[in-house]
Amino acid sequence: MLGVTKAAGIATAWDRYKAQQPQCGFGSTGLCCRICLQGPCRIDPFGNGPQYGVCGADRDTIVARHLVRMMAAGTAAHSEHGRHIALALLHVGEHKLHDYAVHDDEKLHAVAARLGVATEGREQSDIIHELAEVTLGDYQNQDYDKPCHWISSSLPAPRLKKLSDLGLLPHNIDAMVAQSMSRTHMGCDAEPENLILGGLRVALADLNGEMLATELSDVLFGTPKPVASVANLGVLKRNAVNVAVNGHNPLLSEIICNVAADLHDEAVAAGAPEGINIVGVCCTGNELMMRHGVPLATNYLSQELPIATGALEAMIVDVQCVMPSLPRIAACFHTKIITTDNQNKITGATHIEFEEERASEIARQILRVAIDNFKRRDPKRIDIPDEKQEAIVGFSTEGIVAALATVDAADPLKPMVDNIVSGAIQGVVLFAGCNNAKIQQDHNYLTMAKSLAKRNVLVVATGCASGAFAKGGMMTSAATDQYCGEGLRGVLTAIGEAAGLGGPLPPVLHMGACVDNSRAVALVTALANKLGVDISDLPVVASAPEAMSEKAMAIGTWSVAIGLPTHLGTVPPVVGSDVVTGLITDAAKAQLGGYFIVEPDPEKAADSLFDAIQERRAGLGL
Ligand code: BF8
Ligand code: SF4
Repeated sequence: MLGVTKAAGIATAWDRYKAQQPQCGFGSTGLCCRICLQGPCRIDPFGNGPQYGVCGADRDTIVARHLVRMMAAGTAAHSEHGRHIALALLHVGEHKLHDYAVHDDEKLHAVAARLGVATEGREQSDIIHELAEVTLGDYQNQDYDKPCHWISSSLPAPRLKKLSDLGLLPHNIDAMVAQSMSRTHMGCDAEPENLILGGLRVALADLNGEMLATELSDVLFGTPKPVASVANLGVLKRNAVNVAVNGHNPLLSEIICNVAADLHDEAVAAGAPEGINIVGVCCTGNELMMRHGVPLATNYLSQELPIATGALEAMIVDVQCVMPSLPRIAACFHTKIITTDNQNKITGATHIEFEEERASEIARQILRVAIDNFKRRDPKRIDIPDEKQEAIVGFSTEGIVAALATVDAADPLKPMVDNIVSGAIQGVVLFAGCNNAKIQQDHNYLTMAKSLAKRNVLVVATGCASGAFAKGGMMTSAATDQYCGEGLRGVLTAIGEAAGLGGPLPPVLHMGACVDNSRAVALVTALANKLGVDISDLPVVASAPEAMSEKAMAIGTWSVAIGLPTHLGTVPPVVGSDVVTGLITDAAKAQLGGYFIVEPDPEKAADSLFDAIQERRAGLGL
C-alpha cells in the first residue's frame, strides 16, 4: 500500500516521521521543560551549558515532572473511557437507554460479588445501578486512605499490602489525575523520588480505570470466548460497503455492528451485492474481534492505509490513537471520516455526534452516509491487497480458564501451574502497547514472541500487539507447531484438543484491547493466589516493544508497580536524568519487585526477559 500512496504523492506516517528527522535531543532525553512561560528551558545533557531552568529546576525535576504528566494523561484517557461505560451502565439501570442491556448476567453477578454489591433476590436493574454507583465512587471518594474499590478487590493480598504500605493505592481516579497536574505545576514538587511515587499512584489509578472499563464492558456486551476471525487489509471487500471502526470505546462500535445487518438491503440496492462489511482498526477493532469475530483491518501505525485501497466508504472514529491526518488522506480518495465524540473532532472530518439515548438511530444515520458514499468509489483506483490471515482470538481470562477446565474441571488452573512447575511452560509474557514510527511496524513483536515461544514462554497480548500477532500469523494452531518449543507445544496441543478446537491453542493468546491489560492482571492474580505468592514472585514479565502513547507509559508504570519486569522497546524521555532512570529500574526492583528494562534490540530484549523469568523461577525453587 505504501507503493500506492507514494505513486499518488500522499504522505503517510512514515513520510512524516522521515520529515521530522533529526528529532530534538533535548526532547528525546526529557531535558526540555515547557511547564511555564519562562521556558522552554533546556538542560545541557553533557554538563557544559545550563544545568538549571529559569526557576531553578534541575534535570531530575524536569525529567520526573514530564514523565508524571505522561502517566496522568494516559490515566485520564483510559479512565474517561471507563467513566463513559460506567455511566452507560448506570443509565441502563435507570431504564434510560433502550439500545443497551446486560449481555452477561453471570459476569454481572461475579463482579457484583467481588465489589460487595448484593445480588440475592434483587432485580437486575437494581444490581447494575448499585454496581455503577460503587464504580463511579472510584471517581468521587475524598477519603485519601480509602482505596478505589476495583483495585482493592482485585490484586493479591500481599501486593495490596505492599502498595498500601508504600502509600501507592489510589483513592480517586480523577483526584489522582488532578493531583499529578497540580504537583507538577511550576514551583511545586521538585523531588524526583516523590514525583515518581506520585506517578506510580496515578498509574495504579489507570489500572483501576482499565479494570472497570473492561469488566463493565463484558457485563454490557458479553465476555469474549475463543472465536475465529481474520486480519489484515485483505478483509476489505470489493463488493461490499466497507466501513472501518477506529478508536476505543465499544459503546459506539457495538451498535454499529448491531444495526449493519438491518441495512443490508439498502447497501445491496446501492450496488454492493455483499451488503455492509464492518472491519476494525486499533483497539475498537480488538474489542469487536474478541467479542464477535469481526475482522481486523490493521493496527495503529497503518491506520491510514485502508483508505488507500480506494474501497473504504467510511471510517468511523471515537477517541484515542486516531491520526489527525485521516481526513487529509481521505480527501485524496472517496472515504468519509466520521468523528462521533464532541471532545474528539478532527478538521476535515464529518462530525455526527453519538448519543447513547439514540444509539441505533445515529448508528443507522452514520451507516447511511457510508452506503450513500459507495457510488463515489472510483473502480479504477480499487486496490485491495490479497493479504488475509486467519486468527483465533477471544481469550479473556474466563476464556482461558474455560479452556483449561476442559483438562481439569475441578481445578482449572492446576494444569497451568503444573506445567509451569515442570518447566514445560517456562513463564508467561504479556505483550502490550502500540506501534511506533521509530520501529518497523510489528517487527519487535514478532521477533520477540518467536524467540520466547521457542523457549517455551507462553505469550498473551493486548492492544496493537494483538493486531501485530493476528496479522503476523501468530494466532493460529499452525503457529504453535511452527514456533513453540516442545514443552509449550505439548501443553497447547493438549488444551486445544481437550477444548475441542481441533488443534493446539495458538502460541499467542489475544486478550483484547489496550484497556484489557486488566485481563492479564486478573490472570496473573489468579496464578499468584493459587500458588499463595505475590505477583512479583511469578515467572511473568511484560513488554511494550513498540510503545508510543501516554497510555502505554501509564500501563508500563502500573505493570512495574504490581511487580512485573517490564520491557520498553522505545526509549522513554528519561535518559537525561540518571536519578529518574535509576528510580524506575533499580530502585523500583528493590521496592516493588517490578522494574523497567529499556532495550531497543528485540533479540536482546527477549534474552533479558527470559533471564528475568529464570530469576523468578529460581526464586520459587524451580
Ligand atoms: O489503546 S495499543 S497505539 S490503539 S495506545 Fe493506541 Fe497503543 Fe494501539 Fe489502543 Ni493502546
Ligand atoms: Fe523553565 Fe522552570 Fe518554567 Fe520549566 S518550570 S519552563 S524549568 S522556568
